[in-house]
Amino acid sequence: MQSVRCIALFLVSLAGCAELPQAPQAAVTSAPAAVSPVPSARQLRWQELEYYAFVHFNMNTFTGREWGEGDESPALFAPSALDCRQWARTAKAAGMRAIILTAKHHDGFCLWPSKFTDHSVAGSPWREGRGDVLRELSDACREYDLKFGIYLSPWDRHSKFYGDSARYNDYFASQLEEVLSNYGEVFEVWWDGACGEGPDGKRQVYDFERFTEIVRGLQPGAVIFSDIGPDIRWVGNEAGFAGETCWSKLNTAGFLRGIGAPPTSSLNEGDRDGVNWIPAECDVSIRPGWYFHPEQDGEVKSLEKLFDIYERSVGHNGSLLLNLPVDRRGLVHENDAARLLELRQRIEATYAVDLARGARASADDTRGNAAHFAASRAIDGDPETYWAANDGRRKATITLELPQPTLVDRVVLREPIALGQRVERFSIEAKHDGAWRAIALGTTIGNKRFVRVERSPVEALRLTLECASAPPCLSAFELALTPQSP
Ligand code: FUL
Repeated sequence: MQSVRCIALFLVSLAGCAELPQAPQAAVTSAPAAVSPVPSARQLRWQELEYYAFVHFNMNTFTGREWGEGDESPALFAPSALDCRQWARTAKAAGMRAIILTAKHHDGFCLWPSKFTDHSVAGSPWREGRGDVLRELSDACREYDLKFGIYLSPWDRHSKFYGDSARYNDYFASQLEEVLSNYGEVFEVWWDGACGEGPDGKRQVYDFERFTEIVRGLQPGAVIFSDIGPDIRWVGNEAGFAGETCWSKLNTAGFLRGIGAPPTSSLNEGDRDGVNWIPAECDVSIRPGWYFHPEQDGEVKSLEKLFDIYERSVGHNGSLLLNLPVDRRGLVHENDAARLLELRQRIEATYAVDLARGARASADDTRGNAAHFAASRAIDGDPETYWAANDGRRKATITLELPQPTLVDRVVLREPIALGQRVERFSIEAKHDGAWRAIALGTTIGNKRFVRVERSPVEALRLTLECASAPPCLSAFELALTPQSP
């Protein structure tokens, strides 16, 4: 099956990619012009995080629900041993770089003592009504050098204003200001798409423009997530993976947040000709539910499943937002914590060492023949440096010759995305016992692309960027090997 697919893709790869007339080459040693759209500074910073935690912990934790009704008594919120430092310690040990917390979910209960409602921790027995989970978690994130993010559900089944659009928008805006003003730096604001009907069948019309301005004013470095951005997009599923083809570009004209979003397949793959830079974030829970349910203690996803998710999110040009359903004690459960460590070990055992280091890299085209754009820049371990082709090129080949035959089963490719995302098709050949054969075909690369190839020893590897929308560039061309299952 794999070989049929390879042949089919190979035929597609033969389809031409029009070269532009060659520009005079020798003189052009300056950086290639960026191709629009390009990421903003905040999007570039976000992209570096790659892997971080979602925490669903709120009223539902104690009622056993996924979506609360909004009429739950604050007295039900009663963690017996809540310890946000344990969450942060666990996330850090897992190799994650941030935590996003459900400050308010659809039932409207607030994990901080909001001035604008009494439906909050202030009415609960926890810490005698003087607790503030946002305070404890933001402090813990600072202590463990993790970024801190906030999920604030627009849909609110408790607020009596919900459905009275102007009044509810005021309420939501006030709460947004509260959570963005009092807890230090926030790296991401997460707006869920779910929009229920308010009382009497009234539908709430959110003022997202106003909400966006509040975020920009109070937390200019924060990225805003919703199904269609503006900064990062939902990947179109809750299974945690981005498409084999995954553009960070998306066309959003004519679409609305939450309702009438583009088809999930577009969110999963992005748009080759998209005019907005809105990369994908892949959210998924480590258990079947987003919230803790004791009966799911034995259903933590397997290491194989999680590693697959990691490779198809981070390695498909997205980020991985892995949810940890904190339990009724207020702790990340032991089963989840143990699995997270296994995952970290697997990721490091595979990707920590670049097996292409020490190889000799050459290219059939190098921008202005300049040393600072040489093929060796793609294997120097520095994502800031890159190999680049000359203006006019749409296709180019880079070859790695290894000092000795090396067993590999993964190829890691990266584009310098500050210049935009350009590669739309590539192929890889491997040399073994002196003979070349095709081992992989692919489409987009973007920030990071993990390519799974047959586990075999290689003497040399040839990557052909078959088609790019502008002179191709590559900041990483690495080789890796997964540890063999016992
Ligand atoms: C969904 C919500 O409705 C779920 O409850 C959960 O929070 C998930 C991450 O987003 O749209």
